[in-house]
Amino acid sequence: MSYLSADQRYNIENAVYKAISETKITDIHTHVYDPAFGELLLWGIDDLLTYHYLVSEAFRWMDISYDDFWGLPKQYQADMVWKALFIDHSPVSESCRGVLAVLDALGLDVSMRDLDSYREYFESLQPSEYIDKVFEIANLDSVVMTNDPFDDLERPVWLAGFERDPRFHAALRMDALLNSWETAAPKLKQWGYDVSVDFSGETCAEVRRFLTEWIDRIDALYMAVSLPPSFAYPEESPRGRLFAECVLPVARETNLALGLMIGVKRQVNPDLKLAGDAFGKSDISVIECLCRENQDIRFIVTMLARDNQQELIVASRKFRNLHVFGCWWYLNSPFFIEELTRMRMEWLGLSFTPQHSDARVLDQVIYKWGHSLPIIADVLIDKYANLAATGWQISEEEIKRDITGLLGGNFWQFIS
Ligand code: FIX
Ligand code: ZN
Repeated sequence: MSYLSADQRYNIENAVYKAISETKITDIHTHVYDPAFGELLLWGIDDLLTYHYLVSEAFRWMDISYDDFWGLPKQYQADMVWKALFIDHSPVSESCRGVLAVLDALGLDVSMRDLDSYREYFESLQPSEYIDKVFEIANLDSVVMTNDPFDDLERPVWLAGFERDPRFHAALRMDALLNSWETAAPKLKQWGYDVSVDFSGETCAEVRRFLTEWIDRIDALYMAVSLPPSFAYPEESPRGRLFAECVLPVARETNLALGLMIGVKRQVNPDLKLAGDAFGKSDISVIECLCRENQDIRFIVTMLARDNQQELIVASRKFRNLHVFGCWWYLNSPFFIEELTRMRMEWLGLSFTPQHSDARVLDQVIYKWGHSLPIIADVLIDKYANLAATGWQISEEEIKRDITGLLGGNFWQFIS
């Protein structure tokens, strides 16, 4: 074991940064939409400022009732958030920094603090040219959407059909079906599926038909659901039944991976709407049981509690049908990205997907990736430097191969 010379480290740094800048990313979980979805695709300064991460931060300073705030037009809400978080206080949080990073990357002068001029810039753009620009800046190859057939705005677009933009892949999201069966069942019935809330008759077969039809319709890359910390498997509940008798069999039949996002406590403060969700620690033995009993099904899993991360890594070491991904939501800040990426690399090598953006507003992919990539690069540089110190030699091609895997390749390989 010897120490690396400054030159050796410098060469590794150069190779890693070069490979990262040349590698196109697959963003495996987002909430952005194919442009054919029109208004559902959020972009621009007012959507950036009214992102739910910022809204909950702004409410800590704003002297306005929740109802009054939600009653305002989006631009006024954005004005209030801007004043509370950027003018009256310095915008040091990760989400505030993100807005400035986006404006800066677009060539706007953040030192002016001129919201109106930022608005004018976005007003001059067409969505299609802007998508190209954002993908270019963020170095994205493609994104995976979150597609919920129970969403009243989204559903008709799929039913009407449209020409797909190949950069926007679909993922079939099942939250409404699994987590709100009482309201989902009557809707399924209305749509022609012979289901009953009490699971009598052909209910499970019909839910399987529903899932299979939507997988085909949207050409889903995977099925997905977000789950509370209390999620259990097996589970004596409508969700448990749907999971065991519908979702798992469909995953098996279609050979589609199942995305599980575990640990969200929805609507801890409903007045905050989308910003009102929190998190809790989940039981890792649920994942262990799922993976053990369903070794022919692939699970892509992210967990929201920091306290679950080490055990999730260990579970992934035990089950090759478990692929860990992303630094989800409250873990998507530099401190946690670094911690999680280091832990994962030290125990899983390169067999995971370190990040997804979870962008709700298209522009956010710029900062979410812009903030993550240097951290992923630095962790890799440390690891390659450790190897080099043993005398192991690594080529630029091997570095490129590893980074291609981390930024999407491993995901594609896992689900294929
Ligand atoms: O469930 C999810 O996919 C979450 O990512 C979202 O519901 C959440 O609101 C979010 O935007 C997190 O980043
Ligand atoms: Zn999400």
